[in-house]
Amino acid sequence: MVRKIMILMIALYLALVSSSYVSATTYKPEYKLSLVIGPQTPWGQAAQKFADLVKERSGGKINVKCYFAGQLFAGMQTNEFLILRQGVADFAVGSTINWSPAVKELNLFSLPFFFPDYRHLDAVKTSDPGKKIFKTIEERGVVGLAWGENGYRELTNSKRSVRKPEDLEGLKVRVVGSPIFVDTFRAMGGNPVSINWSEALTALQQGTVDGQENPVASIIIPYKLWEMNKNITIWHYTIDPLIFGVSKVTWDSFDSKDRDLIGKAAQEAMAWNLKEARKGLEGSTEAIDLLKGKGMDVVVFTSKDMETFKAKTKSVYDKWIPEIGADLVNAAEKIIKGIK
Ligand code: X2X
Repeated sequence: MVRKIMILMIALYLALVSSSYVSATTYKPEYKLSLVIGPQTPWGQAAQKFADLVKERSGGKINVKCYFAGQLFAGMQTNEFLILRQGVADFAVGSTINWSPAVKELNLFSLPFFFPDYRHLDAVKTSDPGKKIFKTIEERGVVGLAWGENGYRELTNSKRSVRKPEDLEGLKVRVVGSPIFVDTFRAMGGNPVSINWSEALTALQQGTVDGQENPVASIIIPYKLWEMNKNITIWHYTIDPLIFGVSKVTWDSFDSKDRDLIGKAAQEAMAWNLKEARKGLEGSTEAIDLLKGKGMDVVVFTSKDMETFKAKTKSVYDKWIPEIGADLVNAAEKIIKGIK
């Protein structure tokens, strides 16, 4: 009798162990990855690379599908962080701008004329401020696996060359629906209009707006914006990193081997993305030459031009530093000042 009970208990134990083993390795038929933009961009291609790597390395068990052009949030790009934390999207390669209404700290990257050079951005991302930002998003339900890049945001428009703040007067510029951008353009003397990226191209084509601001290699070239806007100002006024994020709900469903596989694939894909986002721009004039070849009139700011514009944005700093967190801004500023 005792023996029988023992055998029964062992059988029960084995059943429990094997069932928890099964549930730990249960995969969804499809994991959804959210993107604001299309597959023709280095941003979109990097996400597809991630999906391909993960599928191959997991022997087809982890099947990630890229949902381009805001399909998972019906175009409302500032909702992307929310759908990710809820697990509506499992993964996202998201811009800090689009996530910033949900995570105020991310407005750090949108402070006007704050990051003079790529080296400054890289140093901030890889030291304490960058780590603190990943910790903050994790506390809100999204695990950050890697940094990528959209890039320095440059101004294009159909009306005139912009070199002085007066040139912005009356210029209707499409910006993302993140409030700091409206504040910044108003402070500089422009007329900002918040429009989702899904509708921005039509607005530019139909002339309901005169211009927009986006990075050269990641957006302006792949979307051929010279067809709508002949003028470009290379003013480096904000920089827009991407974050490869995974919903915590999804992350916790993977075992440690899969997490390792996913984390490595995300880092590889984002390293590729960052290289592409800077291609022809860092230590090269190739990308700008391409724009000139397409008939664009290119104004490249000197550091003095940047200072003139930055001086106009003091109200943006006064309002947004407390929102972002003075400690975070000061820590980033210290790193920037330490790099000459
Ligand atoms: O909407 C934009 O301008 C874009 C594509 O750059 C972002 O998603 C921030």
